[in-house]
Amino acid sequence: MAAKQKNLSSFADQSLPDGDDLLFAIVVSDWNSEITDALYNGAMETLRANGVGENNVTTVRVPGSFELPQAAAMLAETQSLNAIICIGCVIQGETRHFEFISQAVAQNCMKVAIDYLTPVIFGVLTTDTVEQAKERAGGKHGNKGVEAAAAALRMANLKDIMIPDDFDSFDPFDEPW
Ligand code: DLZ
Repeated sequence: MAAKQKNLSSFADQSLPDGDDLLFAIVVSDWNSEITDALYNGAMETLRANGVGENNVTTVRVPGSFELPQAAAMLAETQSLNAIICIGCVIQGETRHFEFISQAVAQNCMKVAIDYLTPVIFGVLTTDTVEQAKERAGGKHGNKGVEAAAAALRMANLKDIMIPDDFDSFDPFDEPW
């Protein structure tokens, strides 16, 4: 497999915007919590390392990944957040739960993002085995929580520029992306 030796989080090395004035929510699934806790810690460390204060991140726990977009929608409804990070881990089993849950979560995270014009980041591992998940939650393939936080910082900053409180002042040709 091509990705076997690749650290999938290595792109996070690129410079990220300062998160000083940005507000985030992290929604974490309790299912496969050994993995999701490691992803959450990676995300929090990355936000902190890029200037986001403890009080500027709210954390919500949900039973499983299926509930991630539901909580994201409730949070987005507040219109107070620059980005929402959804963290989960869906592992292939004997049943078709894997397909149902993975597709529902991916599609509805995007739906919430579009409906509420609030970035919703897909920090959800979808793997065949627990070992593959561990490799992507602080193992040899990096930590997808780091990757999710890096994406959240960039998208939160974009939202801050593109949808300012005073929308009349926004000029799409005037801003460095
Ligand atoms: C039911 C279920 C199964 C079989 N597998 C997972 C999984 O691998 N990862 C995960 O996050 N959640 C799983 N769940 C729980 C569902 O996401 C959901 O919480 C329940 O179906 C209740 O709606």
